Amino acid sequence: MRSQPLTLMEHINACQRSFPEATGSFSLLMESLALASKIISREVNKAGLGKLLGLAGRRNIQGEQVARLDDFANDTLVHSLTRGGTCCALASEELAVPIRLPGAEGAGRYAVVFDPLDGSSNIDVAVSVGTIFGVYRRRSPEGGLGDASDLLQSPGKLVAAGYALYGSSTVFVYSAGQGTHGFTLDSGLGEFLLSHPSIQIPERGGILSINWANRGRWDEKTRRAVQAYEDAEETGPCSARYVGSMVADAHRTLLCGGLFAYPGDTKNSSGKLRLLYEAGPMAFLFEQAGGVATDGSKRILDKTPDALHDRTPLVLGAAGDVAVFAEALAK
Ligand code: P6P
Repeated sequence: MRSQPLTLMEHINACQRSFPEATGSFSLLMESLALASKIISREVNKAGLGKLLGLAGRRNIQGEQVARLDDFANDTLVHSLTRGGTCCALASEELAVPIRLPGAEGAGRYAVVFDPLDGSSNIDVAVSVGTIFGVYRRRSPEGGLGDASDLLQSPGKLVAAGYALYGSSTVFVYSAGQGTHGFTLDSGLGEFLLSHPSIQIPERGGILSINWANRGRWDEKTRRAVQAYEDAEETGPCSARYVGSMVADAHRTLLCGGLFAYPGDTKNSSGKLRLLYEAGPMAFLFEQAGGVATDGSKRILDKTPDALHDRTPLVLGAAGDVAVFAEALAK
């Protein structure tokens, strides 16, 4: 009989067997994240029919209009992670301040940062959106409430990261430091099944993913780097792909190679994307898949946030593609 692909939890439990000290808490945490992703996927895929299209009528701490599905996704993740009992603190793009949870002795070992629904401006036009998460080990003393110290950690301290992409299929990609692996939701089974084991990003892909409409706000170095990439022999002729949902652009880059960039500009000097719950988790995943993630000069995993919602410029992609771009930036 043809063997069925591993489920997400079978894969996680198999990886956890290489950690003799594992208590099962990480597996429980990942189960909470996978459940939340399935619930969000179900609502995203019928958003046009339900009451979840459109705006919630408020702005988040970033000053951005909040979509109803943003709130739904955020509430779903908070509920699932809180009920799982594995977390002491949560930080979300949709929450101005962190949620501190009572980490009973031996429980609440983790702190989770997430963007519950990235790219939500695309929801009403049925373009792919996604959830991004990063997992840290708690740093505050066990037994009490978690605090900001559990969340304000360098992405280099991540113990796991991942995303769910709600697109033509629902894909769950994660890494716990032993490679980056992709799973596709079989909605009939209600299971994420292994579809992209041990993802390795191609050395280069020649696909440029950047919001060209911002070019008037870039500095001269950035304009020169984009031109150098377009002209480069080794990556050219390049093609352009830009969804405007980071998870969709990142997932294509991870599988096909190329370069996704959101540089700083005169409107957002530190770029638009957030270090803690967008760039950091993606950097972890890409490096685990042989890719590269910098802010244009510094490795994302070497940066440390001063505040939960800090932003960073981001250059993310295949080593060969990023090298061409970075070389021109450095001139
Ligand atoms: P722009 C979505 O709002 C987001 O945060 C990312 O998902 C996406 O990569 C970026 O912003 C798109 O920004 O300015 O090109 O619309």
